[in-house]
Amino acid sequence: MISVFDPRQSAHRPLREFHNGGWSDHAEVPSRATTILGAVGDAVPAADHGLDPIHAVHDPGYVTFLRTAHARWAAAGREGDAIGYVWPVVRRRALTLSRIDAELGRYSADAVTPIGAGTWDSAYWAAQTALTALDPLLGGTARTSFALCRPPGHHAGADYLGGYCYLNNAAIAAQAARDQGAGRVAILDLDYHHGNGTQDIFWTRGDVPFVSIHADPAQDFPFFWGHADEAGEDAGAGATRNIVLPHGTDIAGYRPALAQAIAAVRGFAPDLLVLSFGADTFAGDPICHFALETGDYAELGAIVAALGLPTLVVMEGGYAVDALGANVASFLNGF
Ligand code: SP5
Ligand code: ZN
Repeated sequence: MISVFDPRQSAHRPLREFHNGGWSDHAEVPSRATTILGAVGDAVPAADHGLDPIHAVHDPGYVTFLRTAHARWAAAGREGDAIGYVWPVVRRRALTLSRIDAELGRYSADAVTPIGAGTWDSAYWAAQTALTALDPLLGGTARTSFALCRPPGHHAGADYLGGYCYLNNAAIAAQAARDQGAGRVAILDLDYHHGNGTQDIFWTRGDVPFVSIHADPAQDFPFFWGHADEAGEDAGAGATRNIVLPHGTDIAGYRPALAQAIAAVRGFAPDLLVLSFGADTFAGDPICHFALETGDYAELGAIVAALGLPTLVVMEGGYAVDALGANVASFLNGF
């Protein structure tokens, strides 16, 4: 399998996140990517596909904000990472904002996703990593490829960051595939958390169906999204499918959910599959509550591979750094 990794993704070094009423060390550390790289072996660097495929998914105002936010934060005399502290919640009118704190609120979904000096560079090259891994699938020279993206992407919406995500790598790749002629592109999201950004981006579209298995959002982040009755609207009615599982789910509980998800993907008859893969379903994950074991990932990989679709695997979460390489390698070897 072709793997793509770009070292510029390591520039993003979030210091800390606000959670349970206080600051804790940030879980989304640069060593996540390098340990996965060590386990998968060879990888090619990303080729620059420019801003156009990013703008095909994300609001240009948001992209400009991401690119400039940390410099503006520093210019305002602040130290460390830029992070919001006031949010417009809902139904406020669209205002022209000038103060960095206001823009941080406007474009953020939470306070666990800080912007540092290297964040834009890493997010940009994560998106380019996904686009580069897509190319051989579109060109017909590979059936499967792995985009070792960091920071992850599936919580980022068209105009907001959140859940450690800034640019939605999977959505950018799926849209690029559509723009280059793929008829229908399904996204299957197997991260522990609901991929709310991806769902939001394709909510009213039938050409990019979204199927996700995740921890019940009644119990876990992102809380406001990913409930079982969310199914899409307008042309996307029925093209979103959410399968929720309780804390403690192990392979015996995950297997039937995956069978349902696979049946849903097959029902959409896609030409290409984008797989948002998170290894935060692992039993030893420090911030999540499922119970998959390293060997189980090979079974998941084999089940997805049996769909027989050209498949782009995009890295999302997974925070048990010591086991992360083995878990990802197990999944990819299952293919
Ligand atoms: C891509 C992805 O897996 N994002 C996950 C975001 C979940 N954030 C939830 C929040 C908090 C828990 N943070 C605990 C930090 C301990 N150092
Ligand atoms: Zn996750």
